[in-house]
Amino acid sequence: MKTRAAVAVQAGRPLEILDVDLEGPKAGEVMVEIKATGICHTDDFTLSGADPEGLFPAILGHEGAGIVVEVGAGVTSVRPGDHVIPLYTPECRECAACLSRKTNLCTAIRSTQGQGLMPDGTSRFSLDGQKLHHYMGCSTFSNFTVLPEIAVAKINPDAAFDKVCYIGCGVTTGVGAVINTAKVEIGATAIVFGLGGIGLNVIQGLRLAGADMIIGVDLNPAKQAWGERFGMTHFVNPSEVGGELVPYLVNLTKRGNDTFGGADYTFDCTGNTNVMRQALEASHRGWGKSVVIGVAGAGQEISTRPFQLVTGRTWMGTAFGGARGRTDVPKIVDWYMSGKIEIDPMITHLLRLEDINRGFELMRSGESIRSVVVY
Ligand code: NAD
Ligand code: 022
Ligand code: ZN
Repeated sequence: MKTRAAVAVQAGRPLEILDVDLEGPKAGEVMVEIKATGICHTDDFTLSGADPEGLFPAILGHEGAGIVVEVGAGVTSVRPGDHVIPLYTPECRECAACLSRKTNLCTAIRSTQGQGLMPDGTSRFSLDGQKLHHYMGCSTFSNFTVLPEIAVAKINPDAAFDKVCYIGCGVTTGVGAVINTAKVEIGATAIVFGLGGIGLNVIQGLRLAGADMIIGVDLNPAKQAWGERFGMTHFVNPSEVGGELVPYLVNLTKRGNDTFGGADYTFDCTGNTNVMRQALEASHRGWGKSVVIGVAGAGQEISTRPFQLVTGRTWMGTAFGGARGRTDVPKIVDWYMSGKIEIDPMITHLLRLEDINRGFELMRSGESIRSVVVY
């Protein structure tokens, strides 16, 4: 069949809206009509050519929501008509990683997904007979896409596609980093570095977890109002701190008779390796946990003095907020539907597929929190 898609023809070039060919789902696969998709930084990282693992031509996009229209042989967990969110971190429930209960990084289809292919090693997308690569196992910048059954989460059919698509990446990453990875407890102190589409979701995750002090750090003064909107209690602009940022934050988090200070939990939501170091060093001696969420550029390294770790800080990282997609994503949709978490105000721009390149511009300029394309 034919489907309309935004095609990444070549690195560094705008996406092209084209009618492409899509084959039906094979065994263990499902075809989904994508109704809405968010635009996220990693799509731009790949499109720019900076991602050494980026493949072209490809159909990007990994933050979608839609309806199952057809299932391949042997598919039992979803059927046509089901509303689903595609998962760039699948959940097979059979691999050693899934069975370990210690990680969400399912390995069932990892190598083919990284090669832009379906698990059988082929692509369902083509254009004039030329293969188009899948992207992060999702390719949501296409009106119709084909996914492995283990890479779709069945969700509440009453949820609005143009809101819950954000749960396909940003919301789950931010909220999940707090709940699943850091396991923040009631009364904790926390610092969030970078108040973009991820950091604001960390903030609302912290509010949900019952944190007492939620400090937001951003160079952009416009982010103060955004942070406060979702539960931030204090804002720090590093360019307005007269002196070193880390000692300032450590002092700000000093409570009671504590002689040291530092936050119980810190989160990097910038992808900047210097900020990752600041986040670790602003966490509390003896028990502080610092979570790396931001994805740094290829080849970047982080550093700190080993003393920072020897004195009891833990440096950790998270992919997709530690969420097991098929199990946790439907729950997060329900949290949204019952008002436990907010999404609507973070969707700052709605676009047609024809205007998707404008969504990339809005993201690069920092003007948007999230742009969503509706089909
Ligand atoms: P964003 O651009 O919307 O937000 C980043 C924010 O950081 C901006 O507000 C910016 O002003 C601020 N900032 C930049 N430099 C700073 C500094 N030195 N100090 C303080 N603030 C600074 O980006 P986003 O959509 O929120 O994504 C953040 C990061 O999270 C990206 O690297 C993205 O790739 C990553 N991410 C990771 C996962 C995962 O699973 N680990 C998932 C999604 C996104
Ligand atoms: C999503 N991300 C950034 C912005 N939006 C993002 C990027 C990469 C990862 C997670 C989120 C990530 C962390 C660890 C891995 N990835 C490796 C997982 C593994 O090896 O099992 C990652 C993922 C998918 C892909 C590449 C890297 C891919 O499909 N190409 C989850
Ligand atoms: Zn993303």
